Amino acid sequence: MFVQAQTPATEAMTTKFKVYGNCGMCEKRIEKAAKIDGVTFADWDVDSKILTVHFDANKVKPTKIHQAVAAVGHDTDKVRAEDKVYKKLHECCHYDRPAVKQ
Ligand SMILES: [Cu+2]
Repeated sequence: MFVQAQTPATEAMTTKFKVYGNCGMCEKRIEKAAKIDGVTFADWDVDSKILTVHFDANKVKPTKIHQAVAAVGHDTDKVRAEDKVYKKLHECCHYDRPAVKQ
């Protein structure tokens, strides 16, 4: 039996979430990291710390975007960056980290 889901080729979605960071360097790093396969647009606002992402829901899940951003050292409201990656960030990028949820 051959079953194929009838999904459209692309499903454009937008998500916004908080990403911790400080400066213009963080902005470049965060936006670059967020642009994984399936992401068409990423913009981080240095004042509000909100990352806006346009993505194709058929190619990528929001969790993946959180993970990609955390992988370069920036905590998101869902995924925490590894301490060793955070420590390697430039001095001016050492943002105040959110408290660890136990
Ligand atoms: Cu920075």
